[in-house]
Amino acid sequence: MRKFSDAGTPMDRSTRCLCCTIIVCATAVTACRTTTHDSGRDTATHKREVVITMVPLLTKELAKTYPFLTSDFSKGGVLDGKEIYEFMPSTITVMERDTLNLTFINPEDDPHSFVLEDLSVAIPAQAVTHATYVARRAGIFDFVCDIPAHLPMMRGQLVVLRRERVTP
Ligand SMILES: [Cu+2]
Repeated sequence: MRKFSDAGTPMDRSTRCLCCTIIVCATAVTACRTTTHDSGRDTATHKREVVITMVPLLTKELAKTYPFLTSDFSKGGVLDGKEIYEFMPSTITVMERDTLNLTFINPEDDPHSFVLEDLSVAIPAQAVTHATYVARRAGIFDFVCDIPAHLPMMRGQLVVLRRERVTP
């Protein structure tokens, strides 16, 4: 009759070692996947939907509501040859390498434009206009409507934040 010790046969010990090895490997693979996923998420680029509306603030049509505008818009007045509009929002904050899907909504009857240093979009009256822009480098970039009657008031800033490098 053969006796078995508590430690079992040599085959039992190797089977136990194999099981331990499999458990250790499985744990390591799970950890690697998590790390890879996390660093992928941190370094990924993003698409951002940005909607900008052209908003009239002090235009000639408003002289009926605000009588002081009649003298402001007259020859020699503080708004002679000008009208004041706003980009809403006028500050856009994104991350470096983001792709911006820009939608411009212009509900009123004057055309506008959206001009960055490397992008120029004509924005017709009473229309919705789309454009795409990649924020290639970090920094603060002015954008304007370059229609002379709307300068220098119709402007804003694109703030591009630096994306920190993730160490694996
Ligand atoms: Cu404009």
